[in-house]
Amino acid sequence: MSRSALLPLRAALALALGLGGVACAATLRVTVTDRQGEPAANVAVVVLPARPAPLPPPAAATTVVTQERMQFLPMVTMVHPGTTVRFTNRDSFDHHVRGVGPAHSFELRTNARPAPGEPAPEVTLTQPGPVRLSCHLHSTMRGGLYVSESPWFGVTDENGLAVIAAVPPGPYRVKLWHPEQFLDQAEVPGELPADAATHTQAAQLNFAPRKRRPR
Ligand SMILES: [Cu+2]
Repeated sequence: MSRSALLPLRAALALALGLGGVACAATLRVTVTDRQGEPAANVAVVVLPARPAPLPPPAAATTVVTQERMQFLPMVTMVHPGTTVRFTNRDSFDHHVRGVGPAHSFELRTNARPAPGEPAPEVTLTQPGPVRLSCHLHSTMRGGLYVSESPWFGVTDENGLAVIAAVPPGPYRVKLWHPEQFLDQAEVPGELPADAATHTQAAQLNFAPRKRRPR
């Protein structure tokens, strides 16, 4: 191997040794717009690196989806496989939650203002994929759960931004999902430069979600 060919190799080795490999991962900022070009909130964003770095399996966790003022809060919750989702009702009336997805479907009743210590209904999600949430009693209630097939994921905020940390460099695909979509979203290919600390990726939905009532 020539000397010039060795130089980038040495630089990469020094970087990996000196910084313990941390510099080899970067923050990916995914900005999602709807079909009209407006920022799209509550979009599940999954990053699938072509060369995923091995990560320790996440510890079992429980997360809470609240029913409040006839809304699911948060509207979209992303979890690792194996996470338990607890449904807590903060309204003064009952809800009858329905979850529908390719891997998980369930129905559960959440009582109005549960007494202190009264157990809230829970569902453990083991398989990757989306679950649409609705309510039998209130047709306007919509939400979603997304069990991520990748450890790199995030939900977009009001500005359409999802910030995903420690993504390994190289080519990747971004998957999007929104609970109101009728058609799957096209995957967005991108590439994270090896020397980048942050990288921004734009993506667009193939429809415009309804505007949500402010909290
Ligand atoms: Cu309801």
